[in-house]
Amino acid sequence: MNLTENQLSEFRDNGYLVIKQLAPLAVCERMLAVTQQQLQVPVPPLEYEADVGYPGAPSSLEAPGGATIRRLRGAYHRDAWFRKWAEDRDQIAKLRQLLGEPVCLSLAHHNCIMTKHPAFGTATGWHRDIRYWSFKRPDLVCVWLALGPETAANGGLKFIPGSHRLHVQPAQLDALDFLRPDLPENLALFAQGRPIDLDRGDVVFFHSGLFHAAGRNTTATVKTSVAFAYHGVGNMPIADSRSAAVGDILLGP
Ligand SMILES: O=C(O)CCC(=O)C(=O)O
Repeated sequence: MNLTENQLSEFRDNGYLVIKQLAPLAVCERMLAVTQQQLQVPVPPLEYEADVGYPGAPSSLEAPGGATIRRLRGAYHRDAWFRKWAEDRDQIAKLRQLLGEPVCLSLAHHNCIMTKHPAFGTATGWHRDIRYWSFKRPDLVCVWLALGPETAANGGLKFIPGSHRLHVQPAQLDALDFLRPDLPENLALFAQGRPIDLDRGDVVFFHSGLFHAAGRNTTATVKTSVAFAYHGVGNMPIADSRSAAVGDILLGP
């Protein structure tokens, strides 16, 4: 099913679009089962809470909670269920509409299963994903799939609608390109943040320029999401950058 004109203008205006129940529940259950099994082993490559470097994160692997797994990286190569999801034709057709050109999957960014654990899942400050990336244009789309419920209570995403178009001054950002929480103009932006509640199988498409954040997980259950990032074929990574290092997969159409 193609995106409607209303959905396209919602994405253009807000910088994000939620589609309920886009991924079949059975597929989500398979991905969740693979995730739980790979968390148990655990199967590398992994990112730990000690690696994120955010305020409040454990300072080392040895610190309490430091070895809690934050991301199972390289989702695309972990299991066929993730590859099938990343390449799902219906999803790629929607991305084609959003990006306006044939679609590539970036293997360098996101391409991961995010796990936010009770107690040690660190909150993420307000940022734009483009801070991770070096592309010709700051114009990528993240596809975030909830494998279980996501709410403010378990550290779900919050978005500032329309902020993908916002011009911020360099002084509003800290050294890691997060909006500084000590500036009144940023606090006014934070107040515009909206929690995005998701259920298993819901997907949110969001622009790489959209400011977003997420809290801690105050529940007793791990929150699990799958995130892949896509760009247009005319918007390739800058040569020799980290974005170019791992490669891209042309998905068409
Ligand atoms: O789940 C979170 O804490 C935020 C994830 C996120 O925004 C990111 O990794 O870019």
